[in-house]
Amino acid sequence: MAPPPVALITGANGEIGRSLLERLHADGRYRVVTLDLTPLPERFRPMCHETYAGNILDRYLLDQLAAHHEIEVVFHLAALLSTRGERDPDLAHQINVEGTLHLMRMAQQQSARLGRPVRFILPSSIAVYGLPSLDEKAAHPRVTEGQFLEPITMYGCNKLYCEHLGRYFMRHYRSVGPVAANARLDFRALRFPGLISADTVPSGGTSDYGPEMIHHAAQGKPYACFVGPEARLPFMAMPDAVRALLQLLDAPAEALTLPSYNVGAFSLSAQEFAERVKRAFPGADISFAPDAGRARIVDSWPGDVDDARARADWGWAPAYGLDRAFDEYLVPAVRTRYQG
Ligand code: AKB
Repeated sequence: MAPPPVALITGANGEIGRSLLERLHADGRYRVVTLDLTPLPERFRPMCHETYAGNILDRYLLDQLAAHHEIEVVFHLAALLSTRGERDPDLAHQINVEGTLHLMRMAQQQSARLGRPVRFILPSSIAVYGLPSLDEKAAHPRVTEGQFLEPITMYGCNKLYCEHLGRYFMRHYRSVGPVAANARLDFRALRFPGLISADTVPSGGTSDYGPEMIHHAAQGKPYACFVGPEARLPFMAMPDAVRALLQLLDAPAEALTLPSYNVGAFSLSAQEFAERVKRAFPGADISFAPDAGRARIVDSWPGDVDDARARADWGWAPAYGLDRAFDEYLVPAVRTRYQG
């Protein structure tokens, strides 16, 4: 029997990466090769066919990876998130855009070599949107994929451009001559809301106040939220995020009508988030100390997304709505994590 195909995960050591790795390992459908700047912790290594510690900007390393493995699927998760990106926009551009370009080129060459399209999955973000004012945000509670594409962060600009880059490689890339359809990248992206994992605390993002609030409360630590109580964002529980990635991966190409899809789950204000957390952890000490820069970014992102296209084209539906996300996933899992 032929061994399972190879899937490459970049940024495997991050929040989404670790959850995706566990799920792919449980499914056994792929031999997983990982790439991350930092070595994967010991407990994740047996889940991998091979692990590489290195920089996405290292073209020699990417060539080596392609030479050693017949990669059929790429989950490109490596990125510098929005808050971190504003602190070092040049670095964000290098990692988020140049790194993605290198990887797309590698995957494109791999498609040509294998004679079948490599599926390239990019998690994009609500950061691609830039609502000009809170009035507009209130007037457009659920944005569609084509609205307000004027991001105010380097990370948002990078993600939006990389969506275009993927579309370019999939539909228009010519190299030195025509490229056969079976030798093109099969690019697919989804725009994630703020993600919340019970296992990890994110770093460098601007939606991080949600997960930070619940992880602090579970540890009995006070938390000063860096946006005001009225700030509203869409969020999603990590198991749904992983399911969305795999569902999009498996969708038949003919069913897809967009290169990049909104996926939603639930929306709530920072105040509502705090109330949910306090309901589970009554002693939680949560205050609000807005940071003007980060609050402005959150204000520019939509309060929720319209994900009708993902629902119609590839059957997206979140398994974790607001109640289930907190009551059946986040609260029990976070409690177990910190309280043993
Ligand atoms: C961030 O806050 O930068 C990310 C995102 C919404 O893409 N979590």
